[in-house]
Amino acid sequence: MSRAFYITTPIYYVNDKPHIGHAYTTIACDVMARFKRLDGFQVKFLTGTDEHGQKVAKAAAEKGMTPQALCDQNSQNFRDLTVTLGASNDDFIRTTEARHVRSCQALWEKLRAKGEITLGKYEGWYAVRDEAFYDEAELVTNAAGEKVAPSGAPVEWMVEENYSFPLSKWQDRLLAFYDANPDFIGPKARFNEVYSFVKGGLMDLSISRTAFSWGIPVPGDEKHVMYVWIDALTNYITALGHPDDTADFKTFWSAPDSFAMHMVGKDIIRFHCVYWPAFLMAADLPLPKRVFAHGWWTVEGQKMSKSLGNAIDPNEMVAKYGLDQLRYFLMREVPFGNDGDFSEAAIAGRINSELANALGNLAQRFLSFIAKNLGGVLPAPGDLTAEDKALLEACAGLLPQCRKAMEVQAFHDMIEAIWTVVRDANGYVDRQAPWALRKTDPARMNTVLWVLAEAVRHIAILIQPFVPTSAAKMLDQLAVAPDARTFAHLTADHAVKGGTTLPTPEGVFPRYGDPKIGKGA
Ligand code: ME8
Repeated sequence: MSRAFYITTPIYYVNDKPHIGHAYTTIACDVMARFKRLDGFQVKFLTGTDEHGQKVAKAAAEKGMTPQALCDQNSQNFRDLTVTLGASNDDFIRTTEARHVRSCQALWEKLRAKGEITLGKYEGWYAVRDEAFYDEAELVTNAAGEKVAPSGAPVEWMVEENYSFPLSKWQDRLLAFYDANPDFIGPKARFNEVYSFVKGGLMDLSISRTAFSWGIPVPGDEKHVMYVWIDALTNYITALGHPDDTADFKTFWSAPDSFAMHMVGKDIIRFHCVYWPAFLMAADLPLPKRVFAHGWWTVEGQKMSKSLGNAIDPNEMVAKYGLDQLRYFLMREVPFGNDGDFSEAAIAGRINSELANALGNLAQRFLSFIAKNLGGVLPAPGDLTAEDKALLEACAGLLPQCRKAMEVQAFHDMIEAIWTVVRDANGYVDRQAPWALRKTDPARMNTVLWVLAEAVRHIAILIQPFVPTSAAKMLDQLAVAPDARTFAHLTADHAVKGGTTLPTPEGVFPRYGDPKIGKGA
């Protein structure tokens, strides 16, 4: 198996500022990227902003700004958010960059040369908010009795001369591709949804617009700009160097055993699982290996929207609860793929019960005991009992379980597997009561403390993708060298060593309500 892994977020529209939904996808991709790096893969993680199209042009006009000025301002907000979220992205792409214009125009030329683009007249329903065309049969009637898109977005009847892509022609090849690649779309329910949509028949797709000019000019016919989705989807290969056959393009996209995956919200699955593979097939380019569509966050039961004014600002959540705490909550609260409801009471609950009480205390209890009673020196173990071995075996069994979970983006399963061992370890401390052994059986006490340190070393290495800063502090406290923190170090020959002097312990996961929280905790 190749050790190259490419992961992308959707590129976010710059018509508005980022909210918790955007932060969610970026954090999920960051967790995936960190996991794969720790597991020895060569990783490229891409995010960025989607800056063209009618929606952005309209938002700029409403604000009395030029589209470029709005893009510059809001793209920066998304870029700043990657830093606030601790995202380890290797690149940040903007669709207004020259490299991207060149890449889109090259793809266009290629499709045209292959006879995949024709000029015609389009008539149909269009929703600017979704930047999507809809078939009459897909429209629904809203509470006010108006015909709207399935997403609730207003639609308008559009009549325009434009270029078209023969999507209907690709129906059978798409179905054959899904049949041959059942893991192309996750979770399974989304796979089925896409499959039946394609099976139901596809309409040809309009891929240029003439009613406005904020877009990438169609080469050779500059009164047209490209449909924003053909422009947007192409970002994934632009960032690898397309149209040049660069080393990155080969490693992360065209090598048969490379693994490229797109993480998206369930709202944009049709673009990623139908249009994008069809464009790539038509251009004779390789396809990504997987698209995972996660669920949708509501806020206290309501859809997040500008008009309701209830969008959650991720910057505020990080300032209030702490970065790792927010990352943990988002990955833990709902099974990845399902919808979730964002509630601040739930964040505080998880911080206190799972981070502070369960994991924080586990580490804090034995580390402060060692500091107070053993001069901060980790003792060496004697013979291991069945209980010691059981805990260490549970730790050793974690990596295969985590890999299995992450193969299908089941972040919640990985967290649950780790916290099962955290609970086991807490039970072990209670039963072994090392503080009582200090007087009665110091040799046994030494073994128990060493087993605990080794268990916490495993746990801290594995939680790095979710809570990188806190995990690093925990590993610092165990005096684990920075270059000894990968998954390859989760073996007995890298175990903590008796005789090591440990730094003065400090609580890593404060309880919510503790004055320390929110100050970079
Ligand atoms: O669709 N819950 O950009 P966008 C969960 N530019 N995730 C959410 C969310 C919510 N309530 N709201 C947004 C676009 N998201 C296009 C993408 S890609 C080639 C072009 C996340 O700014 C989720 O990942 O509308 C969703 O797919 C994405 O933001 C949509 O961002």
